[in-house]
Amino acid sequence: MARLPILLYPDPRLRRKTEPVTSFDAGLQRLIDDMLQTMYEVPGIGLAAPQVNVRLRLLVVDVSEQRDQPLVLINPQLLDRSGVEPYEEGCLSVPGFYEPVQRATWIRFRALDRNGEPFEREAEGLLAVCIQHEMDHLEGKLFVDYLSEVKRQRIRKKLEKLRRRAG
Ligand code: GNR
Ligand code: NI
Repeated sequence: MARLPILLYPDPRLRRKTEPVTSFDAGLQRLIDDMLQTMYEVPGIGLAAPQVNVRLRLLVVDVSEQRDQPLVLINPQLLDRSGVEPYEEGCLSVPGFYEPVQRATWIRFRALDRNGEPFEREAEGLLAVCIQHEMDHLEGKLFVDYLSEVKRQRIRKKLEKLRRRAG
């Protein structure tokens, strides 16, 4: 397994269109394992394929305390949602910034598992927030898109400055 580099906002590759997964081969299994390892090592509670420069509709999450309940969602679809509440969000592609975002408090979704088997599930609380955040990544959308233009610019400027310093 390998830890993958994570693209940082405002990298335009985070905005690209993603394609459905059609092949559940060894390459996909390795990518999933690498994404899980990356999420656990960083650490984060979720990771979407575009963040590691892969244009596929694939994401991993684990919001458990023990970090032992990995969820793999492939070609996910939102079936239903209800309730709206702000939640203080961060993103591994926008390191160091946390801002409230309005999200559904309950969702029902369908996805394929890592073997290509379809499943349906409900989620609430942090898991629901995280899955909505990761599904946004598949559309090239980031949590900063929900903020005011002023806040977004401020974050972008700071991250560009950091990157220039890091070389
Ligand atoms: O690690 C993460 N924490 C987090 C906290 C609140 C709301 C969403 C998230 S997702 C984020 C990992 C990430 O950037 N996934 O794309
Ligand atoms: Ni993110």
